[in-house]
Amino acid sequence: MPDGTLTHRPAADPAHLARLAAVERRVLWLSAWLIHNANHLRPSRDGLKVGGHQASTASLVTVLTALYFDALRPEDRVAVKPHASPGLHAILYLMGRQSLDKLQRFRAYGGAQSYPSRTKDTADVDFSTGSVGLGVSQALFAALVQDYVRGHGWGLDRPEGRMIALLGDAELDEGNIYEALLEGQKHGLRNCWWIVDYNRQSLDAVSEDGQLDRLAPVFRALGWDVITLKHGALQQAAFAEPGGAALRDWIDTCPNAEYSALCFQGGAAWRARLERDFAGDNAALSLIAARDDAGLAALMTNLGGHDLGLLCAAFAEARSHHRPVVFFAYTVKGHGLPLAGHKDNHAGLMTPDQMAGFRTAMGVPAGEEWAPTPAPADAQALQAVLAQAPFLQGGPRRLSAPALPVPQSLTLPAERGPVSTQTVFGLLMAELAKSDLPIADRIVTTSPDVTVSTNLGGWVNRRKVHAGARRDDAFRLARLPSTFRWDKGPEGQHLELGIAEMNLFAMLSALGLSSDLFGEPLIPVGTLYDPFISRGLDGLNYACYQDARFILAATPSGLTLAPEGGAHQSIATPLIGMSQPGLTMFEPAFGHELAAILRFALGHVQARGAAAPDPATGLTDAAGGSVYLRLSTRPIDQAPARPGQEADLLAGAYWLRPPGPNCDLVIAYAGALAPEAIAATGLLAEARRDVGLLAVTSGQRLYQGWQAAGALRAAGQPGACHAEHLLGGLPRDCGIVTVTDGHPAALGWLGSVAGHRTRALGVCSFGQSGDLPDLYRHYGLDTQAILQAAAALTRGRPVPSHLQHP
Ligand SMILES: Cc1ncc(C[n+]2csc(CCOP(=O)(O)OP(=O)(O)O)c2C)c(N)n1
Ligand SMILES: [Mg+2]
Repeated sequence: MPDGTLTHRPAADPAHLARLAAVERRVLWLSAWLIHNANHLRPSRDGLKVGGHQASTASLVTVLTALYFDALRPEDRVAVKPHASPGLHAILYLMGRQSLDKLQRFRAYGGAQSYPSRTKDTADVDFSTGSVGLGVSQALFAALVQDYVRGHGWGLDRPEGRMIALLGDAELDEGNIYEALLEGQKHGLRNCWWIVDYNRQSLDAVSEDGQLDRLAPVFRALGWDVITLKHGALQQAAFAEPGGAALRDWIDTCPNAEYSALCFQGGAAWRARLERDFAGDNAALSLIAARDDAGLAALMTNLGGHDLGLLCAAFAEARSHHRPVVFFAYTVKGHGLPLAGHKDNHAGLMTPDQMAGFRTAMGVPAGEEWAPTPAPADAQALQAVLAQAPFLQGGPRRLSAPALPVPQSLTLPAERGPVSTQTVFGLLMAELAKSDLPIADRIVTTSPDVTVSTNLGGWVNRRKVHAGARRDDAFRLARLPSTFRWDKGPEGQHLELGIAEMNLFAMLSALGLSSDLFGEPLIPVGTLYDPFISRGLDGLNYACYQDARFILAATPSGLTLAPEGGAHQSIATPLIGMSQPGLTMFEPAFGHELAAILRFALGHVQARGAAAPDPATGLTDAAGGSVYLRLSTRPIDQAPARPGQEADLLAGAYWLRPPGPNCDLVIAYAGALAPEAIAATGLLAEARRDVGLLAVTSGQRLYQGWQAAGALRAAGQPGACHAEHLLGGLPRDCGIVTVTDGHPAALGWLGSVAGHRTRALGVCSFGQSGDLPDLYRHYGLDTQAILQAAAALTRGRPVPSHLQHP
């Protein structure tokens, strides 16, 4: 069945389903209990509500059970709905893959995480989730990456997996989902399942009616099969009884809010309502009358997403092909709990009294709360289910691949005259494209429709655009002149994206998990305009949170987009670079700096060593991470590389002009403002021979090292860092002028390293159109402004009047 409403099908093995049902009950109990324990039993020290989502979890327990104990294969990868994490923890516990201790410390320090975390939970958590919508698109992009890897002939000895997302229906309001859907369609998405927990409740409320009718055509238009799992086996059977058609019609037309309220109220309320609505329809009334209240409630809440047999059959069916499938599994939020269906149940917790009733209903004796199965019969069922579960038949789910060798250095072709870091980036990528280095074959570039304007063209010309099928550039075939060749094929190493920065980050994240997910290393390099980092910021944070590894080249940046105007000039990105965990940021000025930094980045994205800071630098380079390069289109005269400089520039800064013994002023600049800083230093040097000029290549690394070194020393351990090494020897009354094309706070802290007065120059208000001289003057970043700041800092030693601004 390619598409449509799946109706109930008798399971191949009813005994297996009965055993699964016993396991499902235990998953429901344990997931509710571990939340109860965290909120009501574990001592609280701070009076904060701990939380957890009993209703959200219960909504998905049947789906989770069918998936993990029946449908999932070792090669599948899953993003679990954030608020169902207790269900996932309970399942992994039953599988022997999550410890009791961690369950008991759910939401506590070091315990099982509130939302599934691939870095903090067990290795069976394939993707982190939490910020709704992002795990959903992550599964889609992982499917594209799986195809990319296999398209290159790698990993063919492993079976293809399904990349699966379990999502709440309200997650479908997140725009990034539709951006991902569009992109998936363009790339011929395969092997992706989205399973919607269609409980028609969000956090705040019961959802609008008829959402599915509107959403299904969207999915179909974008190439997905839509499978609706609406009615469970009990309902299907009842529909076949006399009066069943009326019942079906009633269920199908009942407004969501009323259905939810009845689910909450239970059997007697169902009876009253249905007797009223079926007045005069004797067949339908008899159908109702044949059931007691409990039986009637069970019938009315027997939706497709709570029917194990239906779910197992649907997943098995979808396994028979590779098309993307969205399952709309109708559910009741809080199914099986006294919270079921209540519109306020999202953050609701069962009271101790309700829990006691629930315990009785579930037949859990005191003292057996944490037991995998309290009853011996259930223990046998669990063992039988575990023995068969395909999920458990493979080796470790978290794969790995050896690091690729990084070249000793990257060659930068000799360029005459001024050049920008963006140009240098393009040249370095083009050199890598020409090389026969093994690492070059594993680089994959991607960009949201700014491949050409971020200078990846040279790389793409040689390494081609990735596509499932070969297609030569029509312009090239027609011999029309063009700088760019966009030949496409499976061997291509560039993934072109539409303009959606969220998709860029989702793609980088999926590419950056390739060795873990598919056992094949990739070095992802993404490009975008620096200001649009903010557009995909949560996606960037998400990628870093799950420790995906990639290089991000953000260009152009800051005021160097001068003629583009205020909407394009980034201000906060240096602070984003500083504050984003998992991301190392550089903002070089000269070509040789970028060559060293890019080479460092190729290693850094692959490093996976100890996370403890190095006592000599405060940096955690052994652990590796992603790298963000803030680049510019401003051509500047090149300063040559000097021997011995590389270690310093990689540590975050080096002296372009070392301070003399009586230095009373240091100018510390970042990136494209090098010419202004150099000019100001030259002028100041006429009067102050000892002035120092510090080239800051990474304020983020200087800051990180400084913070870590201080923390080490505070803990009584040795700790040193590059910033102290650079600034510690300056005379006490020396002043520092920091200069950055971004928010001044990015470098303004440098004065605190060794206690020096500081003036921080930068941009604090929206940009505007202009040329660089106008804008540098307007924002107080030109040579004159640097001189004035210097004068203000070094009272009594004014700047000569001929240098001052009129
Ligand atoms: C980006 C983001 N915004 C807001 C939230 C807060 N939030 C958590 S769950 C949720 C909606 C829950 O509804 P649904 O996705 O349908 O899940 P259910 O609990 O009903 O299964 C919201 C708004 C979040 N986690 N992420
Ligand atoms: Mg919902």
